[in-house]
Amino acid sequence: MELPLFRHNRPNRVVTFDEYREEGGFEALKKAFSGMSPNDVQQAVMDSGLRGRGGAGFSTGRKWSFVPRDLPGPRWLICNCDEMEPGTYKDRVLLEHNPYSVIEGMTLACYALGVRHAFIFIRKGYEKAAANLARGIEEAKKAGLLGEHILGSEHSIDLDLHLSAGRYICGEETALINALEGKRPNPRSKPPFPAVKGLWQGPTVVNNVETLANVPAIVANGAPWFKGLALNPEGAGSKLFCVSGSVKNRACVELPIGTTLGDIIDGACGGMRDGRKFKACIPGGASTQFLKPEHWTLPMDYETVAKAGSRLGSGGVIVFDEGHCLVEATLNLITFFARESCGWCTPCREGLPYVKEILTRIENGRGEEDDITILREHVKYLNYTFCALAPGAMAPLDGLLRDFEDEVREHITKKKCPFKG
Ligand code: L3W
Repeated sequence: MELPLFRHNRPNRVVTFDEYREEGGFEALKKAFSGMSPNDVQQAVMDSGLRGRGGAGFSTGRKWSFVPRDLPGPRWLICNCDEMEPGTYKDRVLLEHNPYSVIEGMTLACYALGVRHAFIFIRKGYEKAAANLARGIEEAKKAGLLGEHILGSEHSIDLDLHLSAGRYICGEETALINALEGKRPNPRSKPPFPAVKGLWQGPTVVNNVETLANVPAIVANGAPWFKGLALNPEGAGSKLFCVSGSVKNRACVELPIGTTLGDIIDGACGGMRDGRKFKACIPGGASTQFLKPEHWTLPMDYETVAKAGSRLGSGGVIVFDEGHCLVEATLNLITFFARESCGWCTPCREGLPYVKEILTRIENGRGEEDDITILREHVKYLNYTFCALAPGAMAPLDGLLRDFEDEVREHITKKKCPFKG
């Protein structure tokens, strides 16, 4: 079956507005505006089983259903394109090839939610994607598919592009909302969830780029079609997997949910690089635990990966071979998270640099047996923070201590990194 997200892609350029329309683009919008109520659109998304593709995997239909419809004042939709999770580059690839599915998906989401004005929050460095979106918004407006009185109806919807100054924490939905309001991007406490109290205190849905890009195909083809795309009954739809590390072809590929880890690496990515042996991978962006060789045949869907002790997350798969030191790899990730902490919560602000210091010591052969216990305590206590940054940072460390404790200990007993000569 044809998968929805990369369907319109051209090999080396962005699809044009005309090409997108010739291939059925904006037909979902026409279908919704001519015969579906906002509630019908929301119900289709709910029934489809679509889950948030940014990392948390929360049901999109449920999130939409939390928005109170009876309050006075505006409601908001924000497309989160602050993609900065290490190993994750799917939203950039998506938008560099096709901005229209996201624009159409956002318009449908606005229609379903009763939103007049939506924002796309896009990270610094994504200039090409931003240019595609800016052009696409103008083209859609000119064609009467966006802006005032869409398709001659009573509905008017505007999309605004907001270029972020570029910090990882801005991808956390409540920090993003503060940033959009022009405030320092510290996360807010939840509840209240943004769906109830978000941008300028109004009900606000924050959805990832890939999530919204799925909406036109769901509306056009129906929820059962979307569910049927997955290879196993637990899943629904396709997923963008962006693979990096020790594979032959590092690529962003669209595959049915439920594709096995082995099929992603051996199939879409041409296998391991230089005949190396698979040692481990981080399956869902840097904030997830390691998967190991025993997980080679694991179907990549939210439930199954969670049962295996990790998360599907954003679908950013970082592959390690037997020559890689996972202490060094974890240190690399922790260094990123320590730098990107907003500094608001003490455990995150103080804990992450301390974890970095300990891992540096171990990697450089100056670790002590007690360090393993101290690291374990941090995995536990860094969960008590305002937002998901520190708990996310602890996920690969948790995986390291759970699955590769011997490797950590070898650094300590040999007083050097066993992977360095
Ligand atoms: C209303 C309720 N809304 C939950 C909403 C909530 C949010 C969504 C998921 O972190 C994860 C994190 C990273 N009433 C609700 C409700 N919601 N209960 O559902 O919420 P939550 O808290 O589970 O997650 P989150 O705070 O959105 C996101 C992980 O993703 N991650 C991060 C990737 C980051 C990028 C990037 O580049 N910026 O990709 C990867 O795995 O660790 O766990 O909308 O409001 N009762």
